[in-house]
Amino acid sequence: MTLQIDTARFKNLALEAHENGVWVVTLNRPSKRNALDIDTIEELVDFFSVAPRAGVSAVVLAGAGDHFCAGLDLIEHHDEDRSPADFMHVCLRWHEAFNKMEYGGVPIIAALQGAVVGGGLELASSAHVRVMDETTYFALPEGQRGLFTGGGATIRVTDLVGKARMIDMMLMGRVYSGAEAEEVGLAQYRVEGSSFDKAMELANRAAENLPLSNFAICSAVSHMQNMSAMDAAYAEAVVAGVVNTQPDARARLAAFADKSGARIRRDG
Ligand code: 1HE
Repeated sequence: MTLQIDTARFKNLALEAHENGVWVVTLNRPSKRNALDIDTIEELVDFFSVAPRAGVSAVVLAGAGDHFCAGLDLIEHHDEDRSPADFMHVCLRWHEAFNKMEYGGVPIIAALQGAVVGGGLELASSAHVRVMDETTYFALPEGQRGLFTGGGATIRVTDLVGKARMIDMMLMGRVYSGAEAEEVGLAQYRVEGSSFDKAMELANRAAENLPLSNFAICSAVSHMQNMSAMDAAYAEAVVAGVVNTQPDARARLAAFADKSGARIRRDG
C-alpha cells in the first residue's frame, strides 16, 4: 500500500518531489529564521509519519533563506506563557517529529547554512547525515536564554559531540563553525559551495540503495543503540536475515559474482 502526500496541506514546510523518489523538505519561514512554532512541528510529524509508506527514497531537509533554523519559536513561547505541563506536551510533539525522522527508515540529509541553533540543532541532529557550508554555525544558546533543551539535544547532540562538549556548549553558549565543527562531529560533510547541492548529491546516491537496506540503516542502527549489546547483536542478526535475503538484492549479488558489479576502490 503506497500512501499519497497531500502537499497542499503544508504551509510552513515547502515540499518538492524530485526524481528517484527524493523529496526536498524546506522549512519555509525565512522571515522568522525558520523558528520552530507548533504548526511547523505538526507538519514535520505529518510528513515523516507518511514518508516511509509513500515511496519516499530519501529526503533533503533544508531551510529557506540565510539560516537553517533559529530553534524554538521564542515569540510564540513568550506569548503563550505556557504552564510546565503545556511545555512538556510541546516537547513531546517535538520528540514525535524527531523520532519519526530518526527511526523512520528514510534517509534524511540535512543541508545546513547560517544558524543551526537550539532546537534547530536538535532538528538537524535527527537527520542521518549533516552537510555544512562555510556560513554554517552551531550553538545551544538555551542556557543564556534561561531555557533548557527540550527536543532531544541531551541525547542526539551528546551522541554527536560527547558529553563534555555538550555541557560546555550549553554552559558557555559556545559556537562551533568551520573545520572545528566538522572535527567535533556536528557535520559529516563540509563544502565550500552550496550545502544544498551536496545534500542533493548525497540523497540521490542513497536513493540508489535498495529501500529495505536504507530502511534498516536508518532505523535499526538507532534502535540498536538503545539495546544491550546482547540484544543488539540478536536484533542485528534478525534484521540481516530479512535484508540480506531480499529478492531484489539477487541481481546485485549476481553482478558481483559475474564480475560486472563495481569494485570498491580507494578513490571511491
Ligand atoms: C525568531 C527567532 C526565534 C529569529 N523565535 N522568532 N534560539 C535562539 O536563541 C536563536 C534566536 N535567534 C537569533 O539569535 C537570530 O535571530 C539569528 C542568529 C537566528 C538570526 O539573526 P538575524 O539578525 O538574521 O535575524 P533577527 O533580526 O534576529 O530576526 C529576524 C526575525 O526572525 C525577527 O522577527 P521580526 O518579526 O522582528 O522581523 C525575529 O524575532 C525572528 N526570529 N529567531 C522566534 N528563535 C524544545 S526546546 C528548544 C530550545 C530552543 O530552541 S531555545 C531557542 C534558541
